Amino acid sequence: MKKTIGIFAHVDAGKTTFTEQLLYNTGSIRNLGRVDHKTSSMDTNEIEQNRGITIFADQGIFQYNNDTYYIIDTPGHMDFSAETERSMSALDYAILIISGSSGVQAHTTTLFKLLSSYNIPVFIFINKCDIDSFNLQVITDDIKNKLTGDILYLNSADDIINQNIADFSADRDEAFLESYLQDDYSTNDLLETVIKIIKMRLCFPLMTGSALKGIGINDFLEVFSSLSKTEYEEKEHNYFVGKVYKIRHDEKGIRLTFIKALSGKLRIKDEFTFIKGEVISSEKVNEIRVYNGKKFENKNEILAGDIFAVVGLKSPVCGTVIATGETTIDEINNFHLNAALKSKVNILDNTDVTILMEKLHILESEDPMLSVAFIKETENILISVMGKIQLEILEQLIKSRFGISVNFEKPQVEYKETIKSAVTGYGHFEPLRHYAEVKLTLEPTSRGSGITFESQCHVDNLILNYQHTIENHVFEKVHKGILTGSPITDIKVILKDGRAHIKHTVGGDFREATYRAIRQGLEKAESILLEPFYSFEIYAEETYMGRIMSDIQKLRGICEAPVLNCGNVYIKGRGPVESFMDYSVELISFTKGTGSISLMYDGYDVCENTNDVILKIGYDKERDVENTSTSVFCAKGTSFTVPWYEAEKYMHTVS
Ligand SMILES: Nc1nc2c(ncn2[C@@H]2O[C@H](COP(=O)(O)OP(=O)(O)OP(=O)(O)O)[C@@H](O)[C@H]2O)c(=O)[nH]1
Ligand SMILES: [Mg+2]
Repeated sequence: MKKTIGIFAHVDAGKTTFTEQLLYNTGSIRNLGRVDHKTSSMDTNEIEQNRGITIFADQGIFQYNNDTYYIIDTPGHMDFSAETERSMSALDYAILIISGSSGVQAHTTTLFKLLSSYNIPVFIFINKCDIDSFNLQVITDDIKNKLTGDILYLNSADDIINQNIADFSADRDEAFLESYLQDDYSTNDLLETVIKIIKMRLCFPLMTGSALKGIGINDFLEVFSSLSKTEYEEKEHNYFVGKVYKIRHDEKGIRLTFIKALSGKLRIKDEFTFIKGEVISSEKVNEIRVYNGKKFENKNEILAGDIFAVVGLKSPVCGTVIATGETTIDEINNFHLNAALKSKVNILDNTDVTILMEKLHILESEDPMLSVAFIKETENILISVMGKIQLEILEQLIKSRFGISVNFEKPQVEYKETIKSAVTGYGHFEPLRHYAEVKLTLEPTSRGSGITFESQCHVDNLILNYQHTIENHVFEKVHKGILTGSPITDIKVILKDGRAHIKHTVGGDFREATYRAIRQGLEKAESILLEPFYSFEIYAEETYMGRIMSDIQKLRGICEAPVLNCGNVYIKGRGPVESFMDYSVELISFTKGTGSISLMYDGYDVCENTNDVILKIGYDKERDVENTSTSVFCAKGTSFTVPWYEAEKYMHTVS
């Protein structure tokens, strides 16, 4: 059997140490390395070793009870959580580590929610049980309150089959309940039921130990081995389907495409297809590598359930589904986590901008969240990031990988815009021998839903082909709002009507008409400025409570009633990224290192400082000629422009 497992936790809970133990105990590595000695087999990058944190999701491989395990050690720091999320699409199971010293933190909750959205079954390991203050009851209560009540505590590997577990399973599986009530089930029935309810995420096995001291690791492994199951063997004879979950470049700059094989077999020289944009592309496999830490082994073929890298592919990106069969599925992931900050890149040596852009695009292929952009008007290079630590790491990475010195300006939050209520927008584009008209409705949708599209246009008015063209134009670029020129979001674009001309409509006319229709709609709408928010959890000594509460108010945050416990205070709340991004430094400083805050990106919401931000950004919609709301008409062989507020009088689709 082949099983891919990912290790997740908030920063410093012991993921890399735990992974090292699994690799060592199963004989995959000969020496037990340590994060603190820079010798662990997962944190192999120099920057990771110097900082003592994991930045890249690396993978290892080990054998246990005749099964092959692929293990992915992920970063726990919030700034690198996009990397953590990307690895989730390769997984069969997750192991969530909870530190016995700090319990369930805000980031642990986020990870647990993310795992649930990917429908990944989870085993929980409470680590650092060797510390004096460890209290199992406190930590399990914390898990029950913040993550799930469905935990199944297992003391050791001998503890898998007992009365409690039968009770627990009967509560969650109807078929088993019947045989349980009649006391007519075998040990195997119970085992299969537990495996099933774990897979269905109705049961979360929980064990304890210490990764550093090697306590509880073997028991955990034995339990995990008995209670997890995959069915890849049955799928080996189907055609090959795989999913790209990671892109890297080796020391020579050659692109490595990491793929999880979901079914079938892939051999060297095989050709596979995938959907890119609207076309089906194909590429050929020239070299296959199976990685274990930094080392790799070349393979001639791989089977369902394997995770591997193909060397030198050009196009597939994270989320692409590739297949050797006839049908391919277009499954570019919409990742849940988002970068809330943007920063300007300054070149400190004499590197040419185009060279730097080329290198930044390499980093962007590995981390699409960076969204590297060159702004023509200001000649600025902007990148999106999740936090300041990520910027520090990027600076070092750009130096060590490409030899280019850069620094980053203080990150700014990325604002967005939406509308208050539905409006209809019209766009007409008819210079001489051109023709296109678009009528659409813009409807506000729930926060975080982004831009969506629907056509309600009758095919008698506009053929389907043109309707698809309009849909593509809606999604092909980021449309700017009119308050600050920030991207618009949470809007459903409904195509209501459109007109083409049998002779004069040429490629690009519907692009112009669509852009102008969106913009005309925005002019008519009441726009709302949105800003990104963090949810936060603060832990500090009780004496600092007053100061912290007043800070939260000053920073435009809100919070629940503080919880006091043994001289400490715990405060949970939410506030704008803009004002909270520097607060951790301040908190650590005035609490003399005893206080801590964990911040988690928590979506966009209405910006209370709208007027200040509009003034600060100073966007002039009239001068933004590339995003105009004006329509172009033609009369008696001459074309003329009509401003948005008069356009409807001229439109052909106005009923
Ligand atoms: N006392 C104790 N310390 C531990 C244990 N496991 C790990 N540590 C220590 O905790 C620190 C963090 O360990 P890592 O394994 O790097 O933690 P991580 O979760 O991989 O951290 P990131 O990858 O940066 O999120 C190191 O100093 C470890 O030596 C444990 O069981 N007990
Ligand atoms: Mg680590």
